[in-house]
Amino acid sequence: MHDFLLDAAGRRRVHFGGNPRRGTSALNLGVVASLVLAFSGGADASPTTYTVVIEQMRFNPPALTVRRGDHVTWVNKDLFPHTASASSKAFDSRSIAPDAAWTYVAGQPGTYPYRCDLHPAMAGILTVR
Ligand SMILES: [Cu+2]
Repeated sequence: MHDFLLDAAGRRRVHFGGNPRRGTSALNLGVVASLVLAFSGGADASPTTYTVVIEQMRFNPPALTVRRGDHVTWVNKDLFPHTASASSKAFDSRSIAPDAAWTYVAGQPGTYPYRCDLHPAMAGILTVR
């Protein structure tokens, strides 16, 4: 009984002595494969850049739907500054000077009404899917 247990333990020790290296290598290969898959998947779903033109006191388009990770660029074509400021504070361009632009990378999915802090009548909606 005692000898049997020692033998069993000895065999297990041999197995554990030999396998960890193989196990580690296999794990590393798996991680590398996962990273490669993640990168190729990321290439397929590469971010899209959308432009919202601010002109004549309006956001155009006033409503825009994007995917998480997409870029939204507000371009100010007016002769005075504007902002794109989410009511929820999820994003806030601060002052965008004439002919300047500001880009937001869409984050948490949701519906984000926004306004120009300087001209509260100017309103838009960004939806992130
Ligand atoms: Cu404004």
